[in-house]
Order: sequence, then structure tokens, then C-alpha cells
Amino acid sequence: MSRALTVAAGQLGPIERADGRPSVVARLIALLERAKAAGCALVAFPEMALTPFFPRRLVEDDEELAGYFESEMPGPETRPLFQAAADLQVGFALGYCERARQNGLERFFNSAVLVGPDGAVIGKYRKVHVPGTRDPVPGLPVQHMEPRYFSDGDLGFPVWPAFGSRIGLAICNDRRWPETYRLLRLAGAELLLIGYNTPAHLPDAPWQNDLRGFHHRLPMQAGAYQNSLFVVAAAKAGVEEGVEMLAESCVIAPSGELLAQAEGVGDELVVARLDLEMAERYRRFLDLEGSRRSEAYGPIAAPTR
Ligand code: CDT
Repeated sequence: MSRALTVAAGQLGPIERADGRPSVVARLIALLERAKAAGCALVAFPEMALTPFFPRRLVEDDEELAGYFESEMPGPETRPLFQAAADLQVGFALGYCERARQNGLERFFNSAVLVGPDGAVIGKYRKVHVPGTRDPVPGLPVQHMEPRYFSDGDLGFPVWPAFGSRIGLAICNDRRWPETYRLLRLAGAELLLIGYNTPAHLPDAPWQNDLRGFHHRLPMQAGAYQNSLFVVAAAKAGVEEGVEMLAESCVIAPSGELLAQAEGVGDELVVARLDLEMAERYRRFLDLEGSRRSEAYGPIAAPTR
């Protein structure tokens, strides 16, 4: 039996500080409309899809900083996107900066929501692997200071039954770590949606610059194969606030093969038709949850060095 789902990575070109929410939301809606025309049921949008990726610099103006965060989702400015989803009956995943209240305290997370074809929120994920430094690294022309602005995610890796599948979310740096895929797969996920803002060059490790695209795909293709998952990865791409971002949004099968990849560095829809049964076929073939494997591991040894 085949279970078909047509999905897309909704890649975005750069967002500049002067771009207000309405113009960004209009770009997201345009991608949803194109997704509808292409027969998609679901679109994955990037990490921080409403704002520039501001953690690459010190934001000392409180008003400016507050302007990057959403205290409700949807809020007044994002509601048109949710309405468009309901009108078109196309769901989406959207990365954004979340301002939350917990036990009377304000907390800030790098978050994403999964939204159904009725425009209602199905669930929320908060980025677990928050990379970079709290304070600027002396001498670095471009910083990466997510820990300055965000707490580590506290929701684990939830999986939701939706779109005839079981779906999990991850955000950017999460895609580089095997636990992300393993925990999601053990919780039943067969489709993983990832949004990212990845610099195309590393000023502190220029020797890796030629490998940026390879190191982007390598863990996702391995994670997909080793865990019998589909992966949809959506970039914020192009030159944003003077920093070149990796594009290369893509869709990956449980075989580890690339099904589709972005051609440009601007707003672009990267579409693939998934046979979700493929995840099940690979899961059974690899005997993914086979008990013999954990028996063979034995006790985990302490490092010897
Ligand atoms: N946004 C994000 O998580 N970016 C990271 C770059 C970290 S560089 C310190 C990534 O893994 O792409």
C-alpha cells in the first residue's frame, strides 16, 4: 500500500531589519499558494522565518530586540498566514523567536510550530542544540551568539500524528547531532522538518568553507538512512545583513538519497512526492528497534583518557 504525501521546503531569501512582518508574511503566503498549485499538503519554512538572524550581532537596543520575538503564535501580524493555510488547506512548519512566560518569568526560545491544513497549531518544538557563545569572540568578524538570546529547548523532541504520517521538528544546529534523529525515530517519527540559518563561510574555520554544503547534507542523509526517516530541510538563504547564508534546501528519503534540492538562493519551493511506506519498509529491513542491538552494546564504558 502506498501512502503518498507531497511536501515542500519553502526556502526564503534574506530578510532585512527594515522588512516588517507584513512583507515577510506576504512572501510566506506566496510560497503557500505555489505549494497548493504544486499539489503540496505541507511546507517546511526556515528557522527564524519572520526576522533576520540577529544573533550574529550584539543587539543592545531593548526595543529592537523585543521586535524580533513573538509572544503569541499566531499573533496579529502572523494570523494572515494561518488563515491562508486554512483557505488553501496546506499546512506548514514555521520557525520563529518565542517569548514565553513560565512561573512568572520571561523566557526566550528559538522555536517552531507545526500547523495543520485547518490553520490550527498542532504542536511546538523549542531548539535543543543552541550553538555559539554568550559573549562576542574577540576578533571574529561575524559572531554566533544564540545562547545570549535563547534558553535551551525544554520540550524534548515531540512527535505528532499529522498529514497521514508522524512528524517531528528540528531547528538548524539540531540536524548535526545523531540524537535528534534517533530520539525522534524512537518516538515514532517518519518525517522530520528542519529549518536552518547556516552561514556559508566560517570566519573562525575557513578550512571548512569548501565543505559547508557537504557537512549540511552529510548528517541529514545519514540520519535519514540510519533512522528510516524522510527529512525536509528549508534554508534562509542569500546575503542577509551582509552575511552569506547557505541555501541548498532539500528533501531526503529514508534511503539517504536526495529527492529534490534548491537551485537558487532566494524564495523557492523545493517539492517532492513522498511514499511514506518507504520509511516503514526501511524501518523493518534495518530492524531499527531490534533488541539484540542494545544487548550487544553491553555496559557503556567510561572514557579512558
Ligand atoms: N542557526 C544555527 O544553528 N546555525 C548553526 C551554525 C553555528 S556556527 C557557530 C548551524 O549548525 O548551521
